[in-house]
Amino acid sequence: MNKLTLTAALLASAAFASAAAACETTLRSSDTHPEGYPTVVAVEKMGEILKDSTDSSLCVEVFHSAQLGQEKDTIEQTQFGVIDLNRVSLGPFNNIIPETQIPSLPYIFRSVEHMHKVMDGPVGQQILDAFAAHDLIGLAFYDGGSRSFYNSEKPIQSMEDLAGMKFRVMQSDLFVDMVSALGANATPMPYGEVYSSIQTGVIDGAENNWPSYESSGHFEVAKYYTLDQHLIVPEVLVMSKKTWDSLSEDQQEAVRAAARASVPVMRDLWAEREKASEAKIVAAGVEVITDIDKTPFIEAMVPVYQKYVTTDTLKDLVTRIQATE
Ligand code: GTR
Repeated sequence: MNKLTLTAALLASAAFASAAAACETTLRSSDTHPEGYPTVVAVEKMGEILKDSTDSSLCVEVFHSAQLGQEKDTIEQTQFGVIDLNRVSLGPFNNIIPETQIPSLPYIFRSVEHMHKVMDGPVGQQILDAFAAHDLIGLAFYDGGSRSFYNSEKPIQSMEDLAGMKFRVMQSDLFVDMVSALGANATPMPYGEVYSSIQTGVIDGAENNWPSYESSGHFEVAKYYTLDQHLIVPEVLVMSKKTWDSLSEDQQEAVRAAARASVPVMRDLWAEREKASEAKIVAAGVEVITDIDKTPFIEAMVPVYQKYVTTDTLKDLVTRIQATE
């Protein structure tokens, strides 16, 4: 082989290699969290699995750190097909998809293990299926730990301490009523506005899990964290129905399988990150209040359940969750 044909052969094989690596279709995925956060890494992993299983016909690019917008807006864009995939908490779906309110009810799950058991089973499937009527395809549930209140003012130990304080909640009427039932005031606002709102005193605090409290930096401005664990809200990965309908059946099955395969990856990452975030927050001098009687908090939720668990479908979901061992 002379030098010229050798170069041509090398060029051809390089072109072949890059053609094999290139993707026919790259799906745009949104996440409010920063690079390296468990949900972001899990969707990246899902993309790798999908690329392999579809011979590079489908890939995923994750736009982290709310590059595509705050959650409520990105949900609308996903319904319109502007965004293909979206990893969001169930909270911002509450006002549009009634079934998502059920795993978002305060104290509905006894533990994270209970939540896994329920969401991995037929109740979880029924909730994923409910997305289809809203131009979305529910693919998989991820973990969001348990959420507790943090604030900039004082250590909170009881409902009496919460009285009259102002907390940010996700944009969900259910969470507004949850906070009111505890005797405090709720301000629904996008996640990205919480830090400055605490800093400027527009709100006294917010509520979230260890990793979000840490990665958002909220612990720097709200130094009291009360582990009342009022919510164990799962997170969800959804696809735009428009995008879904543009895929072949094989591709759709590959998307479902890749999403399912990313769940155990996510759970491992989550468990690690929870510990790391807790350690960082404690080291920063945050006062963590663990000595609280949750009973009055749980009892205060009775009217919230009465207001939101209204139809037979929703009542049946609650009964099945409560009956899950
Ligand atoms: C986080 C969750 C986000 C977002 C955020 C919030 O725990 O992972 O999807 O919902 O809470 O409070 O807005």
